[in-house]
Amino acid sequence: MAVCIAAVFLCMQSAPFLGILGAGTSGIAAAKLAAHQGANAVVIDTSMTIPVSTQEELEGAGILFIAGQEAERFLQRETFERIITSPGIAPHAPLRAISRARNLALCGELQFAWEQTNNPCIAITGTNGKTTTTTLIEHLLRMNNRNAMAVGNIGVPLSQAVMHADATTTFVIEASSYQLDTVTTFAPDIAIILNITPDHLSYHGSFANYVTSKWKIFANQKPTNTLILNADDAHAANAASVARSMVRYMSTSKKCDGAFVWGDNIMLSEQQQEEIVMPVRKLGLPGVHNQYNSMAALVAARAVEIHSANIRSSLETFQGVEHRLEVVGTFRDVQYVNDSKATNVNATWYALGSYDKPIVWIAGGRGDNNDYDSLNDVVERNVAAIVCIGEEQQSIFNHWCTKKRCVKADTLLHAVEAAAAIAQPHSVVLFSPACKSFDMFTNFEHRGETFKRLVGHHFAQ
Ligand code: UMA
Repeated sequence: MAVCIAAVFLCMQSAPFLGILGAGTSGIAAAKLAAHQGANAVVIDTSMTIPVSTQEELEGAGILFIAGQEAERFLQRETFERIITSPGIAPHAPLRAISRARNLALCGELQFAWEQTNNPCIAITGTNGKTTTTTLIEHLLRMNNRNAMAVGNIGVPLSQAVMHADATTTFVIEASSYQLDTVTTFAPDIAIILNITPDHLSYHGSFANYVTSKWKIFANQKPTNTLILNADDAHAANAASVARSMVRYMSTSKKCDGAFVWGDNIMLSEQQQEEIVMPVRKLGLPGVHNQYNSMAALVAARAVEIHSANIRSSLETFQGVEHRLEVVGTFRDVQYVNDSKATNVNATWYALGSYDKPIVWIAGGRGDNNDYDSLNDVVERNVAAIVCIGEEQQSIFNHWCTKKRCVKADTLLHAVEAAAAIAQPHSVVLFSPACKSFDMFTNFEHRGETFKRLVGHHFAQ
């Protein structure tokens, strides 16, 4: 069907194509933005199973759609003014390889969308904490009467936001390494690098390539722009040696130009002046990693001249992101926390270090070559008992059963019941799976919703 319509279109159109690779969220949004601006847009996708509704949506917007086996042939054959790629299409994927071999000008959806807007942009990257910090900055700006919209990897492509937002909106962009890999002139007013540890290596090919992609967040910034770096993370902090923008820092271990933890307080240092912003314990979010996220947001907010007294109340009231250390409730003096977004061991490492009370940890799901050794220390220190579920149930059980009380549960319902029976007053039941959700659930959101519902039912009885 797509191919027949393609033939009709091809007869009618002679301008070179603007080719968009990928018919997911970002490809569709980029194509609509391009078509809106009069480009001869075509979306190309190698999948054989794209829903009919996607095809209808694109064709309804006057956008040509080529899918399946014809995709590569089309890209090989036709004339393109430019190619815009979706972030999930890896550099070694056939569509990217053909574009390279044909020497076609290629950029990513983030770059394309950024070219179409003059709105202020704050971009956040890092291996962990991007979503929380993006949401926190959006919250902070809104609490202080600024229009702000969280976009990018968080789920709303910048292309979509550009089409609908007014000129006063600040785009707070969660920028993944995939998105940054394909920018060329992208230069946000404020860029933040929270931390860089190995991740997505099969996509980037090496850790060095991954770091290079992350550093593209500031590569085109001007001296009037701001770059905020984690002073305690060498791969982030080293960016200062090549940045042209104004560099500010956050640290939990030393004084720096920016925000830092000193004693019990979060401090701000600007133009040689230090001020106490707030006690660490008053932050709305728990854990050391959230001190970095909060301080990054603090420095960004100061860069857009929000008064620190107003920033303080925003940092106190922020309740976090759904499914990320989300407090479900406190029942019989036990706090229940949903951290279903922890789909890897690293995310769970942060979660297990976030509480100063004993944890009954519900863990498991589908593994991804999980290396549990990296959790040994934090489990030893903070975990009272482990409830093991999902495909990783036996592995987790075997890993800790000689050191900690471990029980197995066949369903999440049984896991909640077991955890509730084990947990002593003044403790936390933490659902932080360290695994993917696909063995038992549609996605991590479905898993988190289920956990919250089961906890609610258990205590309603
Ligand atoms: N496709 C091909 N050929 C290929 C590979 C893929 O045609 O070789 C097609 C697929 O058939 C599919 C489309 O490309 O139709 C998917 O494109 P995509 O993977 O870029 O997915 P989008 O729906 O556009 O979502 C992307 C981000 N996905 C990825 O980076 C994998 C979303 O981040 C993001 O929210 C969205 O754009 C809006 O900006 C998700 C993600 O997992 C949450 N990100 C990674 C992460 O957080 O770890 C980086």
